[in-house]
Amino acid sequence: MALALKKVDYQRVLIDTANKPDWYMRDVNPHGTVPTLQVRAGPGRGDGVIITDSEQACAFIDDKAHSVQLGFAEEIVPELAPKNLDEHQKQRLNDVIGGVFPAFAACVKNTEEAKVDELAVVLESKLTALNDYLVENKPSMFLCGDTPTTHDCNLAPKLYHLRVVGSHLPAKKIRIPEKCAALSQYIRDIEAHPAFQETCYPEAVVMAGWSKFL
Ligand SMILES: N[C@@H](CCC(=O)N[C@@H](CS)C(=O)NCC(=O)O)C(=O)O
Repeated sequence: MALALKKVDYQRVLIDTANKPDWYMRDVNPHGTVPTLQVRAGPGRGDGVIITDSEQACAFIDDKAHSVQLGFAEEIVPELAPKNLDEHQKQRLNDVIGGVFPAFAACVKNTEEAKVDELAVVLESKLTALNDYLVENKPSMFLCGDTPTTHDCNLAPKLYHLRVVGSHLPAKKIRIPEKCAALSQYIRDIEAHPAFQETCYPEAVVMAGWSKFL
């Protein structure tokens, strides 16, 4: 999504995480995690760059977007780092975003019927915290204003996974609570954004990625 927002020319390669290709493990990311940003070596690019953390990759893309040598667009592109956030706001934002994915993943990976409700309650509390943040932030459409920032690039794919897995596996009780209207609206808005639409992968890919835990 950050690449699309910055109008970078990129090639997307989907990795089957249930059956990771040898070339990916050997030459790209020995940890085997996704996503990985790879800037290939070439004239003006030195030895190239590999970044295996999505937040660091977003920051790199934002930072380097004016570097034509790296293959980035020459035209004016938006700044993705949020402006005017003080340390307290940054911490709060990181906390509310950071809470969602581990709680969601715990629900998906859980195989004990007896724990479903307990884990669903934890997830609900994280989603409610995110919803409260969005309510306080109104009338901003996105997390830090009316244009997406690196924080939205970080959060949007996670909420997409949550929405898709929740709709395919109702028994896991993964859902956006009805009372979280601001969060539901946020998901609609971010998923409708052209940069999300351009870089979003199909629901079947999301489900295939989680299949080994099911
Ligand atoms: N901090 C990393 C975490 C990446 C990560 O844990 N990715 C998961 C998928 S969401 C993964 O690749 N897990 C290993 C696997 O599925 O085999 C990031 O945000 O990029």
